[in-house]
Formats: sequence, structure tokens, C-alpha cells
Amino acid sequence: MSGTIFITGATAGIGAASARRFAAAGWKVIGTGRRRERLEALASELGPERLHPLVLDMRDVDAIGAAVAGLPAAFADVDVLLNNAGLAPPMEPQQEADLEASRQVIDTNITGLVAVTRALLPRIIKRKGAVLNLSSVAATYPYRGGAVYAGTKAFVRQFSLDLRCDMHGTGVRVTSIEPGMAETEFTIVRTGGDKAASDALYANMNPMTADDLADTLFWIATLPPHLNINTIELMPVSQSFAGFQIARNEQP
Ligand code: NDP
Ligand code: 8X3
Repeated sequence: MSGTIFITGATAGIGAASARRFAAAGWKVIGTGRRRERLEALASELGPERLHPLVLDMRDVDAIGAAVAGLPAAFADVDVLLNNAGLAPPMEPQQEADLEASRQVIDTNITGLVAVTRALLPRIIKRKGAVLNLSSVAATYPYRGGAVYAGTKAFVRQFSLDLRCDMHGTGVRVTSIEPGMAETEFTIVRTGGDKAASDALYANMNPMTADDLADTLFWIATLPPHLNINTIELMPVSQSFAGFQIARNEQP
């Protein structure tokens, strides 16, 4: 089975790996992101008949609508939307967090995702296609400094489940994909460009790779059409859970 997939955030990490994975299997890919040169490089690598580059900032809701409306005919029949573009703010606790950084994450991970989904759903319904949403283990397991990021990913998970209800009877499938640690540019972005901090986080463990996630996404997208994976949670073996924290000797 092949078709056309619209991948947000195809300039790096899981989105770029997915663009390559689907293109290799004969799919047509619309790849979005803010970094034009990366999209153009991907189009050169995969071929313009395979990859249509679309420079798009997920925070620009009007531009999202216009970009979808203006898709060229060869890429207009979208079967699958991979809502992948996203980021996390630095890990300051909320009492110290920068509100602008939080807003960028909320606008990208929530508002942009809702806008691109709304713009593409009529086409996806016509094709009896699928919506694959990148949530995170952070949606379920709290950690210090994660409040805004985790909140956005909890939104994505619940949006996915409720979207399934809206899609009832249309044949459209919806999945919330909830990964743990995958080594991409995610932590470099989260730390404001600190490659050493990113390297230290993934040092001496075996994180998932972008290709691991791309393979999983491809598997979900190509399941028989009567099957829906509602949610799927994946972690590297070397990441697991810690317990509650307890503050002792606190003054009442
Ligand atoms: P990367 O930082 O490697 O890639 C993020 C992608 O999102 C880039 O292509 C980037 O494109 C795009 N993006 C970010 N902000 C915007 C914006 N305002 N407008 C358009 N595109 C944007 O991270 P990952 O590949 O790891 O992350 C992909 C998704 O997976 C995210 O939603 C993330 O939350 C989720 N995830 C990641 C995990 C991990 O451990 N890596 C674990 C769980 C979930 P550009 O900068 O060119 O705009
Ligand atoms: C990010 C997942 O495990 O790095 O979405 O916090 S983790």
C-alpha cells in the first residue's frame, strides 16, 4: 500500500526519518518545517516527484490553511497526516519559566496541530485515511520541569482519542504515538542549542532512534484498514520509571 502523507516537521529527527521511510516505500510526501534549506535538501535527496517541500511555521494558522489549499494537484489527495512538528521548552520549574518559551511550545504543539488537522481532515476523510499524532510518555508520567511540554502532549493524546469519536463512521484511523527518549535534535532545541547537554543526556544508554519511530509509524499507517491503534507507548529498554518524590521536614 502507498499513498500521500503530509508530515509536519520533516526537517529533522522523527519527521525527516519518516519522510525517508515512506518515500522509500513509494509514498508521496509533503514535508513541512521552517528551515527551507533542509526541506530543499530532502527534496533533492528523495526527488521532487516524491517530496514536496512546504516552508511553514506551525504557529501561523492562516499560513497553514493557505498552504493546504494551495497543494499542487500531484500532492493534493492526502491519505495520512503525521502531526510530528513539536518542541519542548527548557526544564525550568514553572515558578521560573519564561512565559514566551511556554507560549511558543503551546502554539506549536497544540494550536498548530489542531489547525493543520482541521485543514486536512476533509481530504483525509475522502481518502478514508489516517491521522498519526506524536504525543509522548510525558503525557502520562510527570517529571520536574515538564509541565508545559507534558501538558501539550497530554492534549495531543486526548485530542487523538476524541478525534476518533468525530471520525466514527468515516473509516479514518487516529493514533496517539507516545515515545520515550529518542535521540534527535529534540534536546538540543530544549536546551537552547547545547549539543554537549544533549550528548550527556543520551550518553551510555541506548536511546531510540528516529528510524525506530519512523518504522513504527510506517507499520501503523500500513496496517489493514479495519485496524486502529488508539495509543502506542514506546521506550528504550534503558529508560524506565522512578517513584514519587518526598519533601521531608517541610514546615506546615
Ligand atoms: P527534532 O527537534 O529533531 O525535530 C522537530 C521538528 O519539528 C523539526 O522538523 C522542526 O522544524 C519542527 N518544528 C518545531 N517547531 C516548529 C514550528 N514552529 N513550525 C514548524 N515546524 C516546527 O525533534 P523530534 O524529531 O524528536 O520531535 C518530533 C516530535 O516527536 C515532537 O512532537 C516531539 O515532541 C515528539 N517526541 C520526541 C521525543 C524524543 O525523545 N525525541 C519523545 C517523544 C515525543 P523547523 O525547526 O525546521 O521548523
Ligand atoms: C520527550 C520524551 O522521555 O525525553 O517527549 O521526556 S522524554
